[in-house]
Amino acid sequence: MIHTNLKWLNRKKEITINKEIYRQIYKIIKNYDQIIIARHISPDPDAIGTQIALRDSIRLTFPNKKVYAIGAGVSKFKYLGNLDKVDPNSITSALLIVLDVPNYFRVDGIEDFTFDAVLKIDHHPAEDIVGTVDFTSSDYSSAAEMVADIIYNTRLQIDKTIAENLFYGIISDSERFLFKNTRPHTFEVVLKLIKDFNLDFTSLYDNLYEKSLKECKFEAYVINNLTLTDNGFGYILIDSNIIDEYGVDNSTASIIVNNFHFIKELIAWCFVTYDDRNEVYKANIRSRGPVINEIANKYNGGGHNYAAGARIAKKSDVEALFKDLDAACEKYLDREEQ
Ligand SMILES: [Mn+2]
Repeated sequence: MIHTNLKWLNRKKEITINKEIYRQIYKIIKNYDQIIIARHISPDPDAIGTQIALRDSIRLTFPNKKVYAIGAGVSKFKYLGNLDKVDPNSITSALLIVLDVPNYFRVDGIEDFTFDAVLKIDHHPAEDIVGTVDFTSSDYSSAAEMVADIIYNTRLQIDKTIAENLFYGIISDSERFLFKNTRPHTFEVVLKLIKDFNLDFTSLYDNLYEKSLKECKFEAYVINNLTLTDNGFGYILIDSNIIDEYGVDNSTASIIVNNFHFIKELIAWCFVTYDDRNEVYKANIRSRGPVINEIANKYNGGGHNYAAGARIAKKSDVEALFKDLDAACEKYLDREEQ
């Protein structure tokens, strides 16, 4: 039997933040002349949008500071702005701001740098990164919502482009307020951004949601070839040939995985692709039933309670991951039936 009883939609708690954190964040930013802002590998609009928004806000507030947003660029997110190429040898006594990522192994591009201090801003459950100043709260929909709060509660400046990038981050990580990480506060922040800068949000949606017919056909392939278990778990291991045949890339799987919410028969689903270049399987996992990030952690991954990913070396571990997720769905259904 499949459950569609999404009780969690009603469980919203308000965010309680000690305002002292904003003072500490502003102070540590003020104290450093060189600042590197980094985020996770395989970035999404929240990661890059927030990174660029915070960089631009610090530059606007402190024009003499050297502030860089680093990490590999992604062509489809060009509308968010440009990232910086930085020579690690030119950086001394710097502050690292690391956002939207809880673990060092998933931070993009900091290997060759040394830092004097770390400011962490993240909405994933805490892992090994601990900031000198640490703002970690999984109450937030997105890193963008956190940075909007920081800007609005300090003397950090904001302009229309910064507001748009924060808007992109919140909208994309909350999947346009569909996900349960959305709280009244999320709407308040978005309302303020839209009002303060008269954001033309319908045209911003074009950047976020425009997709190619190729991508839609690939999604149809996944729908037609998904294996569904009796426990409401859907999974597919997508062959590299299929990716080529449809003219998409591995990251397309991580985009379309979000489109499978609200399919009645699915309570959790996992799409896996093989990354030839890094010789690793990439798993994208979503759930509207059991918590899945703890399972992802077991397989060299992590993420949010209901949206996670993993990079897996062996095919046998991919199969083990599918089994674990199916078992989690079974357990979830058993519990719901009692
Ligand atoms: Mn995020």
